[in-house]
Amino acid sequence: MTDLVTLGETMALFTARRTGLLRHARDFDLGVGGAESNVAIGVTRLGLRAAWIGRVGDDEFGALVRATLAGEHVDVSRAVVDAGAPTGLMVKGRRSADAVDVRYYRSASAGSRLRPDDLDPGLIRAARVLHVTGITPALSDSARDAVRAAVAEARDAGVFVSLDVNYRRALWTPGAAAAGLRELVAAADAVFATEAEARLFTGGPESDGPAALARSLAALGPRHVLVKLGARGALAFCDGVVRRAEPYPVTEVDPVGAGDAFAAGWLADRLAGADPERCLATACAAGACAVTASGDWESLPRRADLELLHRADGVDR
Ligand code: KDG
Repeated sequence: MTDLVTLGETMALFTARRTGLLRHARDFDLGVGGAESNVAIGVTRLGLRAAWIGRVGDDEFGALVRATLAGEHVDVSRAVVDAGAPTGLMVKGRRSADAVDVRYYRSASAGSRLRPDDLDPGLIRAARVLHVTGITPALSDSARDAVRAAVAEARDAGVFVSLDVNYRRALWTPGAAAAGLRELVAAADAVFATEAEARLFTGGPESDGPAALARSLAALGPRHVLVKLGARGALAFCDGVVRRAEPYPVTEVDPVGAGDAFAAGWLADRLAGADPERCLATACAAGACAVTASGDWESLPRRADLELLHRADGVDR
């Protein structure tokens, strides 16, 4: 049985090895990245079974995406190879030692041609969680329809729906994202958001802190709202109770993928039956692990890595 099903776009990822303007980069590492597949890898490393649905081109990058996810034991049997469009690309540079800069080359990519027909309703209905993000609906009308159809299927079957807002300003404006994602927020059981992302929907004053933002977001429908506060930790508003978690002190190398790690940690522990404090602590620990090395998913933790982090932290969480 599959524990978590997710759908979205996974791209080939070129990461410049040298700091500075990309035009001066000579060497790149080649890997893959995609918010949803990062979560699939994250929960798999924490002991669950995950499946990823998406489209890749009939090209070397598409082969790399499928091989990488399969190599991480994510079920890619429903991935579609689309001969009509290329696999999308993402290029990560480092303008300075502490400023990561991400560019997309994904317009009209195979991943953005995802459509409702690509779904496997039986797979979704039999899963324990459907995880979606606010990225996929911004890719195209058909991708948006695929997310809607997946969520409708999950809800109909009583499957837990998880949404990471994941606002991407390269894809749409804040207003378009708020309008486009409101319905998904309302349909989700759990919503993950940064403070800025929560503000897209709540319309409250800038002075609203994370607890107020979480409450306002929960008022739209979700039972669980998780607000990611970066180096300040995180806050959970679950079933009417606010909980706060401190960050784990780690040295940040690459922040990209931390939010996906956070979602994976929270979902994996929730599915394992952990209590709300533990779910939040694991989410923070997973997010902390994710920033310690370059790459969107490579440093996602296994259970043993989390234990090491808990021990190094010295705090009983
Ligand atoms: O969440 C990390 C993602 O930003 C990255 O893997 C790429 O899916 C991605 C996106 O669209 O930004």
